[in-house]
Amino acid sequence: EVPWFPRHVSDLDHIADSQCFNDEEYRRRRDVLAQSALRHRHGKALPHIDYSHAEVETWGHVWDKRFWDKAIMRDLSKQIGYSRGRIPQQEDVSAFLQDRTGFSLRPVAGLLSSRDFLNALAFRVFFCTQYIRHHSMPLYTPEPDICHELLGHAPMFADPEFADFSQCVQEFGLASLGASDEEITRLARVYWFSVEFGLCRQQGELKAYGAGLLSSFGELEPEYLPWEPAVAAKTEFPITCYQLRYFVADSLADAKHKMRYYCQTLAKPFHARYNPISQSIWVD
Ligand code: H2B
Ligand code: FE
Repeated sequence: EVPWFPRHVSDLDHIADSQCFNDEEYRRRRDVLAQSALRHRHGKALPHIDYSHAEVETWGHVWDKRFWDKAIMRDLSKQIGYSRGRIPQQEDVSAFLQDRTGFSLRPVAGLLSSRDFLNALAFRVFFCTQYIRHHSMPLYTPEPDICHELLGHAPMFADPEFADFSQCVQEFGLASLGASDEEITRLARVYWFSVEFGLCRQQGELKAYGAGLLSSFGELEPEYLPWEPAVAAKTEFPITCYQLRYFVADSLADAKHKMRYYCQTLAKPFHARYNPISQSIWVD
């Protein structure tokens, strides 16, 4: 069966009316959350959001697809009340992660530029959206949303097995400070093919560790390539549809080593380091 496509220029009206833009209530909700994220300042409490019944229902659909293994999810359930019937508060998740790997979350209204997003990672700060995807497509979103952040990314920053991995994520951030636009593009791709869509082998099986895989496992036959950050750095990727190729690391350790090595190969005239005590960058 051929999917619907526009046959007359006026058919584009149907595209413009796509559910999420046409849903006034949804748009108003997004505006409210965007405003509260915009008002947030470093050091202040993170906005507390009262999620509606319908929003929690959407969360539940994504919850059923979560792929993080039992141990981390059990910790998150026990300690901060992760469950199918409740969307956790960013504040609680942030405090929990801070204890575990020193990463903290901070609210953001929507997509940031790669440079801005990566720069924050240097401080172990992960920008997180608080709105939820539109309920009409619970299992697909081209944008990050609270499900992507809290079910895709947060468990990784909570898992002790991933503790060094979060170190690598910070190194992406440090490498991005003052990097040229070309370097940012390369780093963003390496980030995309690992933190967002990375796969690794574990006991002979393919295991997802990228957060994006939560919301976009496609039905197409993708191509699987060996994890090589320098190749990933030159590989373009689609944002609004399923991925055509994935990079597969031999193990999580292999994924980490190669990412770390890649960050060190960038030709920058200085070296940025983070001092966690003063929470500042120093350069040498
Ligand atoms: N912005 C936001 N708000 N969340 C992200 O996860 C994100 C982003 N990812 N900007 C970035 C881009 C990533 O895809 C790379 C670094 O470009
Ligand atoms: Fe993401």
